[in-house]
Amino acid sequence: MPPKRQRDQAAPKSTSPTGKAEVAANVGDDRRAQAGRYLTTSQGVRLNDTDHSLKAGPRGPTLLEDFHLREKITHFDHERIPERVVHARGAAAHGTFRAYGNAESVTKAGFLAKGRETPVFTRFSTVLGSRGSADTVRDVRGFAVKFYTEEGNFDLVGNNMPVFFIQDGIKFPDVIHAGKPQPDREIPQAQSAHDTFWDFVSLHTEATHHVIWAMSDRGIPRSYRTMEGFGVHTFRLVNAAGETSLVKFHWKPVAGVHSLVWEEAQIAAGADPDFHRRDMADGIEAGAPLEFELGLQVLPDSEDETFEGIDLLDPTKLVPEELAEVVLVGKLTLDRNPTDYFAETEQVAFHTGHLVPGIEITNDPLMQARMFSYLDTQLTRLGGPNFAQLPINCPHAAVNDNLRDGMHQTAIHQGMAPYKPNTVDDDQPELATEAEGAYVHLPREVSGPKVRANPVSFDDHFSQATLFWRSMSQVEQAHIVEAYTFELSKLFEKPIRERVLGVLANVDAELCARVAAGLGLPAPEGDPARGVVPSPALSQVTTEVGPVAGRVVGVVAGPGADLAGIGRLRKAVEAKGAVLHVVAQVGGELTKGRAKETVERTFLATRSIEYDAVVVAAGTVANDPRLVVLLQEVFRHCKALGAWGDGAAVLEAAGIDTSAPGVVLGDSVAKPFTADLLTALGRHRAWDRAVPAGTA
Ligand code: HDE
Repeated sequence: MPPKRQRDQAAPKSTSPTGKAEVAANVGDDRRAQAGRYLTTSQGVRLNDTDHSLKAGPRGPTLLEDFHLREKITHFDHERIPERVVHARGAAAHGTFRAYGNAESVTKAGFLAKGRETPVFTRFSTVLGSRGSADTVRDVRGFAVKFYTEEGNFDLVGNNMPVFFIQDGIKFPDVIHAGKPQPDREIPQAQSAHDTFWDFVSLHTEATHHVIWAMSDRGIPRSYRTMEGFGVHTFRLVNAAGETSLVKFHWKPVAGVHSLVWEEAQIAAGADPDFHRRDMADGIEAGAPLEFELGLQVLPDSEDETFEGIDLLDPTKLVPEELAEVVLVGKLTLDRNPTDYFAETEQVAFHTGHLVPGIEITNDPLMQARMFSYLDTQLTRLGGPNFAQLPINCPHAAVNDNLRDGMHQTAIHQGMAPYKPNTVDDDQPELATEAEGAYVHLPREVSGPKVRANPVSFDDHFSQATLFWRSMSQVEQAHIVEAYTFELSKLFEKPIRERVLGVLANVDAELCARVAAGLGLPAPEGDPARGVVPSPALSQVTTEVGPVAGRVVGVVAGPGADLAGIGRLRKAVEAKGAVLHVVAQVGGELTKGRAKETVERTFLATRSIEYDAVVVAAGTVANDPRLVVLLQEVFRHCKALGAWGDGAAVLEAAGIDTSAPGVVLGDSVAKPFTADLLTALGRHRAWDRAVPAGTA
């Protein structure tokens, strides 16, 4: 039987044999794919055979006149379009944004008005890898949201890190050339752990702050639902009275900010390269939508565009939340999976220039270059200038644009005069006034000499990297040291390694010394910024118990396992929006009395990365070495572990210290046991179990 989502899809409506109804279904607004019941050519001509080419006799040559064969092969030849030059690997979901209304004082953007609900499409991505690369590589994640607002589309094309590698867009081709696989052998795929990347970032030290984010846990998120998002640049918001403020956009995940550990990320890249996209799609299908709150840091629109000494036009700088509170202004809920990856996720086209009245950009030189790049790249990626007509890109607001013709024109326009003004079409369409919702750029003074230069304030490349390092918890610092050491140990060129250590010496002496020790190199002296005040908000380690919706619990069960207990645990877990999988030595069904459980994962086909917690059911006797590996990995990765009844013996046989933090034991599946397990799951990790870096 096909999976549920396929069964539920509407079958094409059947039509009368005369084909009349099919003609109607293909005209005007009702145009849709897969109309009608018969297989046809792209011209709508019905086919009686799609398996045999037209030949001069069964053994003869194929005839050029076989229009069906030629159309079928030609279309196939062009099924792949160029992948995105960056952010090629992505996954997306539909949803809704609901505004709380408290942003009305700073922006007139209609979608932020109280109670307004706006349909959205959000695409998450990695940056460096090709379209077929693994989800869990160490990289930045794209977080692009298209709001189909009543005033036209607004795209917030952000990342999961609040800063960027470079300060000026003119360097973007360079940093990407350096990060992409090396040109001679095209390796490594989707990795920054190679010479050219580290060569670039150690020569362009403005990258230092961004690189430490990428080397931190932020570079390997647990899932899309546990990532923060950032607009990165400073935007200028305009309210109804024409007053302006400078603003940083944030997305705060309701599920908390959580990451994988590096070993998990590496295992997942082999065992389940689709780890993040699967997690998102499965979670949505299981009824656990992804939820994020939109936050604004509202800063005064000052003459020098700085705040507390931080240059707001420098995209390598963040504004600590302790200095400017993030005010939550609405909620994004992603609750519907795309049904056609290509038509939706692949063809969606985001652009920083998709702005609505009330939101303007600033002179940040990185943002300025982006304003050119997106439309330009999409012209070739989507094959011409009409991609805004694709359903996924099409605004929900009325479009009347006087743009005509071009490749893939699907609109059938009316009228004679696609120009303004005109007398032939009665001067239609009309121009709107600001009061009627026109986007009117705020008049702003622009002056200065024509130069290729940066403001002097852009010269500070290290102080916020120091801020980030000093704001991390011990375990996060250990991960950062490991990440630098891992990446740098992959380099062939010792001088590059040494130059990176020189950079780290200007961030923090201890960080530099620990990485240098791992590489077996001397730690150089540097001049790190003094008096840096840490920002606790930058650390993602928390003692709070977060929501567990979308999390996965694996229950290890043998033939004699307590199936009634598994049933009770499933109920408790599902009540919180999480999922339970039964894991056993072989597939099939387990039965005990009247209780029955289907085995969803076998030791051969599962790895620890699939679970946020693993529990051993009472009555399970197992001494399979693959189970030992599974349990030890879960323990080593500091995830919740548990057992009830004599299941504890299986943990002990695997060498697990059952008195360690995050290990939950119980006599049976009753309230205290399930409550403790869900608490351990909500804590994400028992970091106290972490082995300090360098001693593993
Ligand atoms: Fe992009 N970026 N970018 N970028 N970017 C693209 O557009 C570019 C930058 C971001 O899911 C491309 O349609 C330049 C910052 C995301 O479809 C391209 C510069 C941030 C996505 C492009 C930047 C981003 C893109 C490739 C420096 C975070 C994926 C395909 C001036 C704030 C969107 C495409 C999706 C995609 C150019 C810098 C985020 C080539 C020139 C900073 C999330 O146009």
